[in-house]
Formats: sequence, C-alpha cells, structure tokens
Amino acid sequence: MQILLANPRGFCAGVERAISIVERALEKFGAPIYVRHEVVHNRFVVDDLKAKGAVFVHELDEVPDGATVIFSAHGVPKSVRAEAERRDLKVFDATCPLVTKVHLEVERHRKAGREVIMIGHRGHPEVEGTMGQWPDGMYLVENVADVATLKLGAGGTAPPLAYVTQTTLSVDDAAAIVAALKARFPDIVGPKKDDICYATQNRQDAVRRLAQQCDVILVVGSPNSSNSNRLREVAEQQGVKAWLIDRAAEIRPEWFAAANAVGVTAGASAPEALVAEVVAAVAKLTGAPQPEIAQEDEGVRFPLPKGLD
Ligand code: 10E
Ligand code: SF4
Repeated sequence: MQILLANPRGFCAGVERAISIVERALEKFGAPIYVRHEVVHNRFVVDDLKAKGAVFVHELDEVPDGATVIFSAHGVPKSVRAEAERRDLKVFDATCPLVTKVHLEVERHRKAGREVIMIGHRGHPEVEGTMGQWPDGMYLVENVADVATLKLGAGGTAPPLAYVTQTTLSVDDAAAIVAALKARFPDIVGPKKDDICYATQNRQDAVRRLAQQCDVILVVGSPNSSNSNRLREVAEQQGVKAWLIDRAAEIRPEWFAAANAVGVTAGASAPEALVAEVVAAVAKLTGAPQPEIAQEDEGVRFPLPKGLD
C-alpha cells in the first residue's frame, strides 16, 4: 500500500494573497474586520479567520458605517463596489488579479460593442462578479446544451459576440463549450483558449497524472469550492474513485479495502496542514509509509494592496 501526493496541489497565489489581506488588515486595524462572502471557499480557513476577529457577511448592508470591509477572492459586481463607495466604507479588495483580468476583458468587449457570453456555474460568486461588470448584454452558459438554446438580443440577429470564462472550470468541459460557441457563432472572439487560470490548469493536470498511479483519490477541499469539485471529477473521469473531504475525520476505512495506492490532492483554497492531517490519517489506517510531503513552487506571487503591504 502506497500514498502518493499530487504536485502541485493546494493554495494558489490568489488564495495566499486573499488570506494575507484579511490577516494583515486584522493586525493593522484590529477586529472586527468585515469580509463580504467567504474570503476563500474553505471552512477551516474561514473558521480560523473568524477566531482572529474577521466577521463574514453576505452583503454590505450587514456592514456598519465607517467599518473596514474586504471583498472575497472571487470578485464582486460593479454595484457592490459602488455601494461601498457610496457608504464610504474602507475597502480592501482580495479579488484575485486573474479574476480582475476577466472583469477587464468584459469591460473591453462591451465598450467595443460586443455582447459577452460567460461560461460558468450559475450562482457562483465569481460568476455573479464577472456578470456584474456590465449592466446589460451579458449571457451565461453552463454547458453545451445551453449554447444551442441561448437567445441573443431582441432583434433576432446576433450582435458582435465575445466569450469569457470562470477561472476554475474543468479544462475539458470549457473546451467543449467553446467549440460549441464557435460552431454556432463563427465570428465570436475570446481568449486564446479560455480564462482558466494557471492554478486550475496545473492542479487538474496533476490529478490526472496521479490518477494513472492510484485506485482511490482524496481531494482535500470544502463542498462549496468549485475548483476542488472539478479535481474530484477529473480523477473520476480517469476511472478512479475519488472523494472530496474537508478534514481527516470524514475518511472511511472501507474506501481503501481494495486499494494498492491512494492519491491525495487539495483544491486551491485548502491549506497544506489539512493535507498533512489527511496523509497521516490514511497512513495510520492502512499501514502505508508516509510519503515525502514536498510541494512544487509554481513561481506565481501577487503583491498585497497598498496600505497592507
Ligand atoms: O469555488 P472556487 O473554486 O471558485 O473558490 P475557492 O475559494 O475554493 O478557491 C479559490 C478560487 C477562486 C477565488 C476563484 N478564482
Ligand atoms: Fe486566482 Fe486561479 Fe487561485 Fe482563482 S484559482 S484565486 S483565479 S489563482
């Protein structure tokens, strides 16, 4: 019995930055610091920041006048930014720069008169943020079937079109949806491939490689973490049974009954401490030796905003 680790896994540069923003704001200004939406989708991270004095809210009307508020790594619609300004709240923006890049693409396309089709998961905060960069001329498709039924414009003739994507999509699903868009709208413009970020691409590639060597894969991540769910799906598409777990306590011994090799990876919002906890628990349950815990450095770092650096 072997335990193998995916590389890279876990925290991406956008998550590192977002958590540091909350921690630095707490150090500099003291509690409470308000955070709109879970700063990243990880229960452990959120509970840890709560214990340090962060107050998580759904909307800005829960933030008192004069308070400091942090926007989550997933980004916010323009209306939220405007509301914070109107209320004179002190804002630190933890939106990942790679999400902001997509926001700017939307703005560029709309200013050039192109309507924009976003590929993403309805209801996800990143999708709400990106769709909220422009008040009209935005459409959402979640899958290939949506492309066929999409109704554009009022006049029946398709306007000039562009597409953008959520940063954490399945690379394969996104490629299929982009192909369907290009087949239906041959003149549509967009990024070279999609807006999937380096971290999503690298973690999906790594779990795909890992799946070649394992019978079972554990993905460390919270249930509401989109990119973590995609890692579980990618593993399963390789024919391996995969489980998404927040903590070691969720592990069931029967998962390893017929396994020769167990793989462990982690979503972009899952701390390495939880990977270590899960590896130790699997080793204890199965008698497998603990693997080398080393992590690959992807060489991406984002600076903190002014006032917190
Ligand atoms: O649900 P997601 O995967 O979008 O978010 P997460 O908080 O689990 O991971 C970080 C990813 C972000 C902020 C999306 N670009
Ligand atoms: Fe940024 Fe990608 Fe991490 Fe999202 S998953 S926070 S886009 S680096």
